[in-house]
Amino acid sequence: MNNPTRPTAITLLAPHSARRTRLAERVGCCGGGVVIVPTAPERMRNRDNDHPYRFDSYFHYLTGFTEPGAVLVMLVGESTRSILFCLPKNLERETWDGFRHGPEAACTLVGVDEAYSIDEFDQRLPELLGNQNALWYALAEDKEFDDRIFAGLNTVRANARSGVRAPADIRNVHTLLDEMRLFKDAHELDIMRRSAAINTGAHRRAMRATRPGMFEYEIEAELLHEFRRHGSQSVAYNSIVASGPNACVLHYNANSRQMQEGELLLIDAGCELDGYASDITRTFPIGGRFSGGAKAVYELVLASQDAAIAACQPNASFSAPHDAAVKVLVQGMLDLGLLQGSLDSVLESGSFRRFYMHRTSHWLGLDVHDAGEYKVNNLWRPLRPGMVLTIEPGCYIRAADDVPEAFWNVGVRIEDNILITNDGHENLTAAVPSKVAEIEALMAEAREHG
Ligand SMILES: [Mn+2]
Repeated sequence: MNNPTRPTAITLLAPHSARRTRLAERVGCCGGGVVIVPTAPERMRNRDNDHPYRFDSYFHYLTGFTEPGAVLVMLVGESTRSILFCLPKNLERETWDGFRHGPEAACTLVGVDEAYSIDEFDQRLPELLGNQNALWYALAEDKEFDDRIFAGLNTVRANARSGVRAPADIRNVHTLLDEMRLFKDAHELDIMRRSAAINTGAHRRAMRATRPGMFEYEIEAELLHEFRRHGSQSVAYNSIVASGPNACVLHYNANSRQMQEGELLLIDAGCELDGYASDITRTFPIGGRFSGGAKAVYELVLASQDAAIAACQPNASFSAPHDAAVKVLVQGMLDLGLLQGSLDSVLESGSFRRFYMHRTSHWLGLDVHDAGEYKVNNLWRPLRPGMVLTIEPGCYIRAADDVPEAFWNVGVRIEDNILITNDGHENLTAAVPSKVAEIEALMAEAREHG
């Protein structure tokens, strides 16, 4: 019989199983032990009403399993045993909350060796912890789950006289997973390309839809419409739709202002597809044509982004794109009369931070600010093939007596998602125009054809 809410195909999640194997190798190299990775808890918004559920990124990376109430356990010794705990089948709860796989189907789906109801987790935990060299668990992420782990450890310690040993070490499994997540595999890159493609469509749609007199939230709605109709489950972060002076507020997301002719609109928005974020910023003229101080600042930020993207090369330092962007920005700020002094003196003093106060890049993946260390042994790490980072220089000029009036309230950021490849880089989000003539042509075309 067909259950209408049941997913149509049960597929073995092979890429996730390969990641568990690689994690087991790394844990094995560090002496083995028991790995415990819970998914995220559900969070209440008010009364019976939950926030939209989002699984834990580490758990999802290793399982592909999207239901709440699940825990992955891996026993890594001479061989590895993977165990999934998940919500049990419960037809009454499923009538209210939707389909659950239950342990039997989840075992096949995820490709683990065993699966049990989450209701058995606390009772089985002491046995899983017993006689393991180390517990690989991320402490202090979720206090309630920490308490369950501590209770399990205490039970094992209480049984010491029966010859059972508690783990001597508790080590952070996220440290190993962060390093793995930094290098995207083919399955991840496929999803990230699709996430980026949906997002480029949304930003193009926003450029086409914008007219003076509209409200910022109307453009936000265009973005959300485009995300959702292509299957994106959520935004990857709250959309920033910032017109005029709002563009100088870095995390503005009230999106409530009426947009005026002669102003710029800065949109920083990204969808999440099957867990993976995309993260694009574009800045364009609400009236359809760049002019005056806004055009000069836009051209400057675009030139700095070009320089930063060109610096995205395998073996280059993580800091190379930022350094390249800052150099171009500072020279431009001097040329425009925003700053006084020489390139070297401004770089030395950092006075440019008044107009460019954030860094140029962050890792991108399951999380919009993705996992992975930026420095190794206190040095910026080299870029390597398979890493994905954003390149997002900007310039934000508030109204002030010591700044030429032509630049007041001009805020510009341009952001793309860059994959480092064997011979350079690939811009995953190049399909949204960023050159002045291309943006103006797209907006003019949209106005002609309604
Ligand atoms: Mn970003």
